[in-house]
Amino acid sequence: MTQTRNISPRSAEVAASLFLQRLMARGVEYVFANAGTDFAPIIEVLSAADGEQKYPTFVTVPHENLAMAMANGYYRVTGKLAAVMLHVTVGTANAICQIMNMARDNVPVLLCAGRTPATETGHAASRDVYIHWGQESFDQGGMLREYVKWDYELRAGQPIEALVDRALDIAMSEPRGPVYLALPREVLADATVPMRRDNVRPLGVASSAPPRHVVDQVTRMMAEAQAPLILTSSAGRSREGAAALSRLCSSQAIPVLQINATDANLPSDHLMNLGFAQDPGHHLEDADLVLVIECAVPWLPRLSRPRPATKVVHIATDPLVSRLPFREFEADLLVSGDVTTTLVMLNELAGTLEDDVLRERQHRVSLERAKALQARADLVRRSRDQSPIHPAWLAHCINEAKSEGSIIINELGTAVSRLEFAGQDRYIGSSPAGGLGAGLGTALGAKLAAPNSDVIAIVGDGSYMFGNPVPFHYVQRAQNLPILTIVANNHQWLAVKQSTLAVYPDGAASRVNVMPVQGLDPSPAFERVAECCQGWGEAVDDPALLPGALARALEKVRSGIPALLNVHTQPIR
Ligand SMILES: Cc1ncc(C[n+]2csc(CCOP(=O)(O)OP(=O)(O)O)c2C)c(N)n1
Ligand SMILES: [Mg+2]
Repeated sequence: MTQTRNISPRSAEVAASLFLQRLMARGVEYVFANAGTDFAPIIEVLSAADGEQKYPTFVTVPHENLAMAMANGYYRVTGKLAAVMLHVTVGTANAICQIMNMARDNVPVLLCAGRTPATETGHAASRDVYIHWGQESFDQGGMLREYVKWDYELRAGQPIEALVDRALDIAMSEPRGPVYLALPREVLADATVPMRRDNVRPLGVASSAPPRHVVDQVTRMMAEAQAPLILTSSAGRSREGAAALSRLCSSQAIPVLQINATDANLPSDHLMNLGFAQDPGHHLEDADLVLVIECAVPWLPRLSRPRPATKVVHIATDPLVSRLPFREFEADLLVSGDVTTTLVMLNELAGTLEDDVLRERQHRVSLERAKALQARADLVRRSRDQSPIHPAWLAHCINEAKSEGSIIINELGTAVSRLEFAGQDRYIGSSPAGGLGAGLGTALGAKLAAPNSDVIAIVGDGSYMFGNPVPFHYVQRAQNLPILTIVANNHQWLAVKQSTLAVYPDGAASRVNVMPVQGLDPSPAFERVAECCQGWGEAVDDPALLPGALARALEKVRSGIPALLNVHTQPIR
């Protein structure tokens, strides 16, 4: 007879319980979970809690990719980290694409996964099904180690609360990012040692400010420049950062171009806002000082470069973007420190511009802005009657329909340069890692974080299918998170076609009717996917009917019913 150790009946003392209590104590409110046999101790302690609010809320998410994306959206709206808990090796594997996205976008998450039981006998939690052999690996964290800031496996005899602290603090330290903790089933089920001191301190490490003399150097460069330019992807991620950026560019009359923006860094009507682009083009060539602020890829060197005499300053928590293996951008000065703090210091230390200089620069930017607005308005006018629907008309109708304070998630749904953002709006673009399938889950996490805001997910038809659509519609209903989903359905992976044409403009692929490996016809009736999950769906191919459909869909969402518009669009950007 095998001796089996009993699991303590006082579940409060087992590692699983202390683990969850510590998450709660450190401010982790949600665990997005996809369970398996490794969850037995977790499910046991959750059941024993009997409604007592000592653990975070568990949300059942029927695909790991979606669970991770929810943590992304939740963080992007609240600034608070969420935990994700998945099933051993296999669940972890399904989460890796989003781990890559979050790592490259500096989004923290605590990803936990069970570890298949290590023992064959001797413990109530020992192996009891055959997968427990097949699911063991030599190095479970190895599969994602390149993309996490820290990974570890709980050992017997360790204070799990101290491990939780370590994981959360590292994830929330700048630059923020994912961490991974593997939790073996036997150890989770056992009583554990408490941590030595259970004080609750703020998460992370107090972030650093750049040295004063370096900030002075930047202000001197600003004072000497005739044509300064700011390039940023995410300087305005926090409200404070956005406010400090707005103040700096206004007082110094420095135009801001948002390059590969993951955030809306300035309101659209801000007088210094030159809008969004993937490459700064002539703006870069016209500048004599470029402030690159939280922007890993400020220009595409094949397309444009600063002039040799132009000074380039990179300002970021990690201005070298040291996790990127190769990167060779011109730089005269690298300024490392918390970006909001740096912007606030620049505001305090920068001198005042002379009135005529200020007005001259403001005038120059206003001409650029007027040109861009005119071009956009012309395109909307030309495209308003086109069927299939022109992407510019779709963006225009979304701008008209959305209310102030909306949260817009965009995954190849529309060119962000055509969207309008008010000061209270939020924008969540795709990660620089470009792993598709984040949009739908990000919208769920955002809605959970801001239940009173309209959350609008605009996704390509490919991106919709990457995003675990049935689990997405299920979670909307199960958790009461109604979202307006707009599928910009061009019946293909247009990006794949465009990149083939960019490499082989006159090649064989340019002459075929339908390029291989990029078409998505016959296009599914996505509106019916929403319907089969008790949502409301409508297909739109008449441009004149689009405004009405958007208004109906928003009305549904505001009444609690998830809505999807399947908008048939032209295969152009
Ligand atoms: C996980 C993942 N797989 C594949 C790709 C390659 N990829 C980049 S864009 C794209 C097409 C996306 O299609 P859709 O969302 O319909 O946007 P469209 O290009 O049509 O505008 C693909 C397959 C990727 N970025 N991520
Ligand atoms: Mg498409």
